[in-house]
Amino acid sequence: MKAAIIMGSDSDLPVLEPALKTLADFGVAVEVVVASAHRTPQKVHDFVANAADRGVGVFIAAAGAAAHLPGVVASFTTLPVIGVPVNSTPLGGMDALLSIVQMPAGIPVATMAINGAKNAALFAVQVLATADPALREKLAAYRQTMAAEVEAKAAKVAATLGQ
Ligand code: RP5
Repeated sequence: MKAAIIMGSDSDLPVLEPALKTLADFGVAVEVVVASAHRTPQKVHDFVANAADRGVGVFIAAAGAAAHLPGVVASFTTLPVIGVPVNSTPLGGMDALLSIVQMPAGIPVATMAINGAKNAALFAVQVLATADPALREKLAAYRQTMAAEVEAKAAKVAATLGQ
């Protein structure tokens, strides 16, 4: 299964680069589209409505400002939707965060941190991994590498402090 990333504007792309890189690192295929809940609502519908038939298993939806996109995407599909609030206004992303996280009961969006694209990708991998043992193994290896990196940093700090 593949992932789909939908962003409200091309101006969101730099924030989403870590998600693209992370999905590539895990070998997860991804569809990427720019479509706005406000400016191109029909395009959002058409991209999302038959995504499952194209092999999409999870969505990452990113938007800034009055960020309705993730909720609108979620309204058109029963696939899981991961929301990424983008910092693109003078409110620093708090507007998008609250817009995305405060979904009314019935249509959930798994909301990440402001600009939290990397965790969005990892969460998407975890969703796909529920039905993909090879992906589960890659996640386990990723965690081991991360732990080893922390231990290396701990050893460096200890050495610096003469401990
Ligand atoms: C949102 O408005 C987009 O997701 C973007 O974060 C923000 C600004 O969009 P542009 O004016 O840069 O197109 O819909």
